[in-house]
Amino acid sequence: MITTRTPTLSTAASLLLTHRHRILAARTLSVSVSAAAGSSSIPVKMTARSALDEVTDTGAFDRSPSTFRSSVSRDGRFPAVAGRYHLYVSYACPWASRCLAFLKLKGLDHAIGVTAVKPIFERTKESDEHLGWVFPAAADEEPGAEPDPLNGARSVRELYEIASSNYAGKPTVPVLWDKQLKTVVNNESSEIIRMLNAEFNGIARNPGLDLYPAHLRASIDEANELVYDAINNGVYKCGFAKKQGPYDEAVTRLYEALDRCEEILGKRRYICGDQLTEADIRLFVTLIRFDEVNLTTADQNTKLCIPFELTVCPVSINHRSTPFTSSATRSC
Ligand SMILES: N[C@@H](CCC(=O)N[C@@H](CS)C(=O)NCC(=O)O)C(=O)O
Repeated sequence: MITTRTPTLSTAASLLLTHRHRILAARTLSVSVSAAAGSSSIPVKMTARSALDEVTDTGAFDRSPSTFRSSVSRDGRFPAVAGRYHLYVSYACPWASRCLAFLKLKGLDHAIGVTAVKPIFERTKESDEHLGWVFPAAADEEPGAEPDPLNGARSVRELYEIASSNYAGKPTVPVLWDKQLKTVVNNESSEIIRMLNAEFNGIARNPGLDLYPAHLRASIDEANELVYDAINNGVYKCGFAKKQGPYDEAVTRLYEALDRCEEILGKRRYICGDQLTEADIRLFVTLIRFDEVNLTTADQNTKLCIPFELTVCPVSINHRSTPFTSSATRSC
């Protein structure tokens, strides 16, 4: 079994990297990137097979867009019916955890199944070196993770290959899977949460809960823009930066945005006013991981999230009881 102890950087953990660690990480990334590029004269950014490939020649992390963008709706090709869809997640992944939070809050867990992968990347196939999310072979192999109950896939990569035989992009989680058509409906969390919020109300236990209400949309969109770029994706920009400049820039923007959130939440309970919205959940799932790392290595960091208003979201996503791997071995 091969794990990714050396080559992968955690997201929040990367904020804690010492200079020595950063040089080591930069070397590791440059090996994987230049090996994939074949030559240093070829632009580094190419079709990414993993987040480790998503680094430009300036050394900055540059996320590729998600590829499966269909929608579940109350009618249409993917109707919102109970039992048809399945969510594949990693508990280590904040994007997947947004979807889990929506699933629970909307009361849809009876209608949409969930399977979690193992929390650390492994080789996805014997025939090549690709590292990614894999399922355990047995239910007792890894707490919280389960074998794929629908397709018997060994990896998330295999799911994407079932959906599209020539898929050459990143096999990411979350995946909203259609059991009937055996395909990925959507692999973009910002869109999956909107579907869970609005499209399944006919079968949701909490149909009245609207986390993207019309009267707050402008404010939610504005908050999302700040939080996505500087915090949600910002921790990845820190974690996967290959050069000191982009890393420093990302860290500065991250802490400025955290300060801004603290300022807002110092005055009111929720990011967009007096009610819980999508914006709170999108922030929360990143912050909760941030502290998991910072608290254990507090001596390396000047600021913790603890003073931030972490009670914004009453949902219990249960991350702390799931296997959360140490900073050195985190994947994604
Ligand atoms: N834009 C996507 C991003 C999902 C994403 O990047 N997921 C990471 C886990 S945190 C992943 O699966 N990475 C696989 C890889 O890098 O190979 C979303 O929001 O759903």
